[in-house]
Amino acid sequence: MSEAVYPVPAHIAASATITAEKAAVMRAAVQQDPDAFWRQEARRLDWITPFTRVNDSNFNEADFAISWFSDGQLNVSANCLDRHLETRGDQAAIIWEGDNPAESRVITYRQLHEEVCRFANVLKDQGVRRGDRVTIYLPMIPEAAFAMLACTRIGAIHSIVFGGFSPDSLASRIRDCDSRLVITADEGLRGGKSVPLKANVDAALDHCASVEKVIVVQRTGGAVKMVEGRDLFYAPLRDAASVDCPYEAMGAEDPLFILYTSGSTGTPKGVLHTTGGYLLWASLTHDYVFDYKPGEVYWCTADIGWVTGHSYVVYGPLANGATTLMFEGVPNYPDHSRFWQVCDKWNVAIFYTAPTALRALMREGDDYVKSSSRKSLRILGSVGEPINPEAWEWYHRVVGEDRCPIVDTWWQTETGGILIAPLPGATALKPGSATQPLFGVEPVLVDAEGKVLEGATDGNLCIAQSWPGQMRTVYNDHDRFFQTYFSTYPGYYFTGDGCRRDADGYYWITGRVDDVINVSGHRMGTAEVESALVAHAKVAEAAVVGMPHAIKGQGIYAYVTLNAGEEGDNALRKELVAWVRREIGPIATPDVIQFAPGLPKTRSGKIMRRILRKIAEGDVSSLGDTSTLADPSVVDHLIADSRLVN
Ligand code: 6R9
Repeated sequence: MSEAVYPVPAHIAASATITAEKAAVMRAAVQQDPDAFWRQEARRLDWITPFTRVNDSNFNEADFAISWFSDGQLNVSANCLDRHLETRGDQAAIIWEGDNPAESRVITYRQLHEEVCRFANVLKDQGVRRGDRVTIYLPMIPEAAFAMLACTRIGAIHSIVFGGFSPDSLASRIRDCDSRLVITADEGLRGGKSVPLKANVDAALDHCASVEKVIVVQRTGGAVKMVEGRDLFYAPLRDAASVDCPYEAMGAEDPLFILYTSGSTGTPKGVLHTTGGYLLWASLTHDYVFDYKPGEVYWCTADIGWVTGHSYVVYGPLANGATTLMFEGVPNYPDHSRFWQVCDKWNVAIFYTAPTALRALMREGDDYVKSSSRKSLRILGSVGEPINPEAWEWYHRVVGEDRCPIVDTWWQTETGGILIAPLPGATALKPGSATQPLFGVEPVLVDAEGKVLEGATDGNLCIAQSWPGQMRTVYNDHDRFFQTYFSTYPGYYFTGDGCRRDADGYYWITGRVDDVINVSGHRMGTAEVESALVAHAKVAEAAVVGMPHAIKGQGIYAYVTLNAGEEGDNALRKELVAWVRREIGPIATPDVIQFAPGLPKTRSGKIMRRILRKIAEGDVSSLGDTSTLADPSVVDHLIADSRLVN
């Protein structure tokens, strides 16, 4: 690990919202009287009915509860739109940059308000009511933000499914939350290639009885099949809809959205966030961590299909009256300078992306960066996976020309927003460290037995107290929520991440300690890939582990046992890769498939993944104790064969 320390640059400290002094005062305040602190911070939102209760959360099983501001009422779209109209109605709310560099749109707060009201009226006309679930399967087009905010305006719960997921993955997410309506587009457009979104919806709906209507936004104008009585094009509905739509008064603890994410076991979980605490957290963290200044153009490159797109493309920035840039394309189209071209084109001040993109661009050489000016850049951000110090240094030196602090933000779908990150005007940086917890966040490191570890140490990362942006439940499965996050280390929220704390109290996330792999910053459960593989007629058994990957951070390594009589050859490898892509989506593409006549199992039949991980890493010198295996010779076979596939 790099030991370099980067102090706060004077020019950043001079104008920062949170200076070192202010941060110290705020830390003391939240420690001394947390409820008073949060009561004050919650004033950044407009409340329809002020709350009197603040934090009613408890992580212990006997009186388990997570609840914030529960008797208050507010509306998310009113906070993101209506309240800005007077002061910044004509300011850009969304700058949309198309996949094709010649295409863009600028949408002011007034226009956004109008579009959201129209979309909300369209949803109401189609029978969507408060509390109904709406699945959004859209590309990165402004209508995606319109649709999200329209749901919040009328109290419907959105569930966004990333456009890269397959029809099967989409179908299971629609079924799990019983959506009545799906919003999609004819096709998406990424890197000049089209993505058949509507056709995927058609295939998914063969297996979903709950869906009554499908609204289709025409992005490319490509030909699509429209089912009579079910499918409707958006444009004529929008044109006919009124621009007036009063917002619903929602309880702070009313559901806002569901977002499915992979865990270590079973099918993806419907992470549920509620209205008040989530919006406060998204807004506050966007303001403090990015030190957002009115008028600045802020760009988070995440897709709205992921939590980062929810909190830091849409809700955080819009709640703060910011100008948020929404990018349809990819970093390498038309060429590897696209990110920096876009920064220059729109004078981007704050740029937030993932390490995997940085590593891919770094590999292409500095000229693609240096061909742009980037003089508008002030703050850089990183999210999704640990950033290796080499990529960090490159980001800092080449992209930011040593003048822009990098905020390495650690958080999860479950946390709603950033929990551990530097404050650019207050925190000295260490490359590769997410640095320190935000106000009110109490990280705790525990050993495997749950013993709390003090000082400089390695451990499993838990959080000791609730924070407003915390998820409230797994949709329809509150027991699974408790079991997954609160039963491993009683009294604590367990993140699933390993972490080191250094002598300065800085946190260094070391990666997942469970069976979740992080591929290009996207979470994938090994169990999901395994069940896709065993669904193939020729596969008897599969075990999937993460492996180091230079660009993606982690790749997917699959050990596959075939049914008797089947031949494991390259043709079958290709077939299985295509199969998994079709079952789950391209993000689940296995990087290595190793045919394994046997898997290392204990006598009780448990697969020893520790051994499989080591073999996938190519680190076979330290396999540890293999004596408990039912058949230790399996390991030698696996090692010998791994040399053939790698
Ligand atoms: C926001 C998001 C969460 C998992 C998390 C951790 C990893 C995210 C990180 C990071 C190191 C960072 N992760 N940010 N690891 N440094 N700055 O990515 O949510 O998709 O739910 O993934 O991603 O392992 O547990 P999500």
